[in-house]
Amino acid sequence: MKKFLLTSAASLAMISSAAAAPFQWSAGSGGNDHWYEFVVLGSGEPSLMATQAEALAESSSFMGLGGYLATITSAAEQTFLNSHWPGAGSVTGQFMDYSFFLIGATDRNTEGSFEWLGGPEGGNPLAYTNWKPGEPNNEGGEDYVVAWWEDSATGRWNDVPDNPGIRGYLVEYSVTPVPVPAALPLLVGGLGLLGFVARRSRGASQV
Ligand SMILES: [Ca+2]
Ligand SMILES: [Ca+2]
Repeated sequence: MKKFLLTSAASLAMISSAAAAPFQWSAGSGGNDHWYEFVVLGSGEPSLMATQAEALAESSSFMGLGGYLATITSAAEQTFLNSHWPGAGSVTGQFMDYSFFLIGATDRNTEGSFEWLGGPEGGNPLAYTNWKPGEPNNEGGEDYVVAWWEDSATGRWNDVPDNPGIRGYLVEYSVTPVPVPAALPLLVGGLGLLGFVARRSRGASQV
């Protein structure tokens, strides 16, 4: 019990900061070895639009792995994430609070036809879904998706609009290379090649 309380206190401390610590779904426990992060905004931070959270997730990285809004592609992955939901936050009176975390599904390309936004599954239609009953309802034009832990621990999904109101988003990090570091070897390789060509040229001119 004491350990549980300590863990809860640690979780609360993390919630008050910008992000909870990433955690891994290890292959040893039947997972995919990907890392996940429940990113939660501080109470003083303005809410995000879905597309803003998408951009932040896409520009994030962890341990050299590129981030993207989580793609929940199986019941096992959903169950794993449910067990790591950091808990409801203290921000109230918002359109959304820490019960809602934006994930990486959208139907912005074709209304009613949801696909994954990014990561290895980017552009793929959803094979697994966890919709809350009555969702998706596209009420007023809703093309983004949150996993919703408010009413249960099942993280059921709801489509939401691209309006300010996102206070948390779920990032997944996997083998997708981080864009900038991934480009670096190419750049270095290119410079090396140029140097090689230059040396060859100098060598040729000296011959
Ligand atoms: Ca929609
Ligand atoms: Ca909805």
